[in-house]
Amino acid sequence: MSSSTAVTDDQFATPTLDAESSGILQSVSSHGGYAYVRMATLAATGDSRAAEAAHEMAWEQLHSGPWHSVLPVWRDAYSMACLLVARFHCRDGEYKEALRVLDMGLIMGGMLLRGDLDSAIQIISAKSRGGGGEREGGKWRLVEDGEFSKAEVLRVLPVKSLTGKLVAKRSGLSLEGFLRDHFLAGSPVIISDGMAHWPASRKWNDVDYLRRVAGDRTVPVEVGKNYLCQEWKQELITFSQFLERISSSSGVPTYLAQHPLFDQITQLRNDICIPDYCCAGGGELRSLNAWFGPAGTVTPLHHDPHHNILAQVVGKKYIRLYSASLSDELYPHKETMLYNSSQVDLDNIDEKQFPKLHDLEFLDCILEEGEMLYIPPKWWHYVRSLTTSLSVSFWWNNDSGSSSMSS
Ligand SMILES: O=C(O)CCC(=O)C(=O)O
Repeated sequence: MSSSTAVTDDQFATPTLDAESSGILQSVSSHGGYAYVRMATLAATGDSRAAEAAHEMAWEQLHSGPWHSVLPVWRDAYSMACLLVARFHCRDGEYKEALRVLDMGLIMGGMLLRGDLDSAIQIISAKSRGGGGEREGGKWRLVEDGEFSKAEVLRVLPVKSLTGKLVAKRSGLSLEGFLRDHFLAGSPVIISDGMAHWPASRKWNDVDYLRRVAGDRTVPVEVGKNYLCQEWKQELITFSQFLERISSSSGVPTYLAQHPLFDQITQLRNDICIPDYCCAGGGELRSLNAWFGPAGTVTPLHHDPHHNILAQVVGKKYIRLYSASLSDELYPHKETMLYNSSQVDLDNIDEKQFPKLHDLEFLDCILEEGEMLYIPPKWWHYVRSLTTSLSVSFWWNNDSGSSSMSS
């Protein structure tokens, strides 16, 4: 297959695709994907309908069984088809459509063509920008000063909230102090002054800025009370649509939750810094996720295997933590998929069904804008946004690959 690398006014370069396309097609062919190969080859000669057909075929392959059983080559073939389709949209001046399909390539495709997808997005974003404009009446902020009443908040928090032991708060915490008193001791802490230098601390409360850098990008969101409820589902919408949704108070809660947004949107990645604390233990950063939603979004009680720094960039969150040593008393779900989530709904505790919970000790806090919370591996956490809230989580492992050092 020959695909042009020439960059004209309405094109973008795809050097990796150009180098790898015959290898991808051979591999797809060896797994029986002859129709895909035919369509992708036609698409490269200028047939836009063939590009759409190849895109659909690869999409079907991604949905042909459980995600882990999808052959990696089909994920690369999907990215390839996204690039082919985007090229036609771009030629026709349909920049938003081109961005949507390229984002789908980033979200659902393989790693091989990420560089091409990223650079195409950079070029097309620059062309697509300009829409949107400012809202009438001046700056549109995610969270206004004074939007928060503690008395009102106490009424919506789980029983016993903020009446017992609070998470310790430290300022000027050295890496050595963090390692000794928290990382090795398996003890949560709020670091109150670790992120003032992040550009995000100045920029992300400004909705016009967010729309400018990310408005046309497609992101996955969770819709419904939380992931344990039956009516819960996931949707793909543009960042602008998401911002509109969370600014209108009506409707079902929409949460951009646990999404690697910063692998997808370079400008937002450039606004944050990896905290030095994340190199404690000499391990690797495993993932960097965004958590963005309106007041009232809840992440139910669960635990994760990694060390976690949850950085609160905009707004406030209530967080309750139970020690990893209390796992047996926290009624974990029995199904393998949900083993790390508790059956207890902290917002509506059934004391008859879950009698052990009442007397369990916990730590809690209101995590304020500009603060970072260290959550040791396997510590149970429940999180409720008290205002519109945008946080970033950094998960990392120990040197050994295992994350578990806490009690
Ligand atoms: O902020 C949230 O809603 C949940 C965060 C969380 O569960 C995590 O960082 O592991």
